[in-house]
Amino acid sequence: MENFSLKGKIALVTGASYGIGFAIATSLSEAGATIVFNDINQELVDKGLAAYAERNIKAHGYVCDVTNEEQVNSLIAQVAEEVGEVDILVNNAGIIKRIPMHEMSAAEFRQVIDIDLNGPFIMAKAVLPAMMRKRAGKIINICSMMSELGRETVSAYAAAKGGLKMLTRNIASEYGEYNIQCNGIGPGYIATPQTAPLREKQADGSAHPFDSFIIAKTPAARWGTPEDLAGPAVFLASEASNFVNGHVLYVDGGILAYIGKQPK
Ligand code: NAP
Ligand code: GCO
Repeated sequence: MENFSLKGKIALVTGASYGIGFAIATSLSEAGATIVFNDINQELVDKGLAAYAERNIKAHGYVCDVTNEEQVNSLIAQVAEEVGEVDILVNNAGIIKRIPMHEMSAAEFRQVIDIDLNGPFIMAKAVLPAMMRKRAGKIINICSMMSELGRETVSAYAAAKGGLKMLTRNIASEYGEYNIQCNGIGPGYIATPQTAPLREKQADGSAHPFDSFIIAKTPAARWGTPEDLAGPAVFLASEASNFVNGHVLYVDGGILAYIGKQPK
């Protein structure tokens, strides 16, 4: 179906040297988009460029901290000059700090909010003017199970991802009349470096308790892979989703629908 095609579109995916961002950018490229990505330092950007080249993807990589408005505005201007105006923005860059709230410093809380919530705001604000002028645009925010659920040690992350869900709905509300769609993808538990500590084998070789917990909480009885997010990302980046706005598409193997496997 033509309206899943991204031919002629320029997609900017933040924090996309590896992990979920890399998988999403790869899928958007396979659908025809030109890929632009940023990461926090040149080493990561170079690593990403090499990884894209291995997939025969000629990506455009830039160093940019999504929390720095001056860097972001320079990035968008440089991309417009060197590649073209951004048609699709995927706010993927993010961090997590797993610290019991009563032990978390305000600085640590602020850092997570800054990257996971302020960053997507700054990035979206920078691409909106061109999208408004062209009366077309796609913004996809990478939310989380923690946009809906809480758990121990992730207070800052849950607050940020809950806020990101509402920022998604607000951008949809404020800019829908410009034919700009803003939606979220809410990945379940995905096997990436971010969740590696939750999957580490125990000293005796047994599974990490959290690993077993997630398997029991997921009807699919497995961790997701970054590639599980590819199809949903292409859908939300394409004209096929032009009447989908303010929605968070959970790609979680069914976690949010399931009370969890009862212990034998
Ligand atoms: P990841 O492996 O930690 O990759 C995140 C990327 O963002 C890294 O390249 C990271 O660079 C970059 N980044 C961090 N801070 C940045 C900043 N200020 N400016 C620019 N780039 C920055 O994470 P992931 O697992 O792929 O997750 C990607 C997104 O999906 C995140 O928003 C995460 O919250 C979300 N998510 C993940 C899961 C999961 O289970 N993995 C599930 C739901 C949602 P560094 O290498 O320097 O940190
Ligand atoms: C955690 C995990 C989760 C996942 C993801 C789930 O510590 O609970 O890191 O937060 O990263 O966000 O959707």
